[in-house]
Order: sequence, then structure tokens, then C-alpha cells
Amino acid sequence: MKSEQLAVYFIAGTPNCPEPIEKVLKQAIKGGITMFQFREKGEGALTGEAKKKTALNLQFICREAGIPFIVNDDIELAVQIGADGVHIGQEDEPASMVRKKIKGGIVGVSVHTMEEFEQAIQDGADYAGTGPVYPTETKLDTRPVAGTALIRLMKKHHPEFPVVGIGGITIENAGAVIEAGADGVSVITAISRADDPAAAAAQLKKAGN
Ligand code: TZP
Ligand code: MG
Repeated sequence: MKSEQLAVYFIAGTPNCPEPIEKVLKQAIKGGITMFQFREKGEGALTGEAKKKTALNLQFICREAGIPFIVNDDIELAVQIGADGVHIGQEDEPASMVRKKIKGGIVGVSVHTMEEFEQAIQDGADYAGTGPVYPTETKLDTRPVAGTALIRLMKKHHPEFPVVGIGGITIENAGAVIEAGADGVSVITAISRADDPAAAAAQLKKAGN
């Protein structure tokens, strides 16, 4: 993958969206998001066929827009529908195993320490996501807030390896994440709950330039 594809990485599931997720995604695309992750988690999350149907709708929207469609955690679903990639956490199978299952697809890994980062690179991950950079209310079981220091360290040791920050990122603080060396910002709320998701995406993109 190209690290530019991480510039504005929008993540969402139906519980994150006050309006139909398809509509929110289309607006985010208008605003210029560069990648999308379907993360269907939390209270009221869809399962089974309903989840699959929504995934297919969102995949179609991403395909038309020419941006990668990534599935969070659910490797089986990703393989079944031919997603462009998966994003996994430390509690999931290693990236090396996942890579075999999804053939040529993108494999992203969440990391919280330099050790986890080095391991993800060794396992053949395509990019690393790290956070929470700032306090967030969206994910309740997060590690302690890390600030931008880890991003700085990661990019110092592996300047070419694609890294994206996550957690509590807003239009106001996105610039600091990029300044620390991240290739992009991943956000849920800053776009999904914005009054104008297209404008929010566009402003996040501007913060990175
Ligand atoms: N992983 C670490 S923080 C987080 C995830 C999935 C949630 C990010 O959501 P928000 O609304 O952008 O803070
Ligand atoms: Mg996970």
C-alpha cells in the first residue's frame, strides 16, 4: 500500500453513525477520505447477514470511489466478500497468518509499544495504527493515552513504515499527529458525528498538508 492512503482514514460502524452509515460514508468520501474501515462493534452492532449486507453496501461505495475498504477483526467476512484488507489488534491472530488468508490484501495492526511495532513489521503488516493518541470515549477498553511521543519514536526507527494515529483525533489536534511523523489520522467521531462529515473530512485532510 501507499502511505498516502492513510492520510484521512475514516473508521465507522453503524453504532457510530447518527444517520445511515452508507450516507455518512458517501459524505466522508466527498470530503476526501483516503481509506475506510468497517468496524461494527458495541451496543446495537449488526451481526450475521445484516452485517454482511451492510459491509457489501459500504464496499461498493468505496469501490466506486476508488478507496480501500478494510474490515476490522472479522477476517472471515473480509475473505468472504473480498475486502481490500483487514485491521487486527494484539488479541487477534498474528499478521503473518492473516496475510495468508487474505492473499494480496492490506493488513493493518494496532500497536501500543515499540515491541509490538517491531513485531508487526516482522509479521509482514502493511501499516500500524497506534493510540489512543488523545482521550476518547468511542472505545472503552483502550490502553492509556499515549500522546504523540510513540509515533515520533516509531518514525525515528522506521521512517518508511506507514503509521497512522488513532484516538480522540479532531480537526484541532490532527496537525500535531502529522507533525509527530504519522502518515495520517484515523478518526471515528470527528467525521461520523460531525454536523457536516464532508467538511470535517476536508478539514482533517487540510491539517495534514
Ligand atoms: N482504537 C483506539 S482509540 C479508538 C480505537 C478504535 C477509537 C477512536 O475513536 P475516536 O472517536 O476517533 O476517538
Ligand atoms: Mg480488534
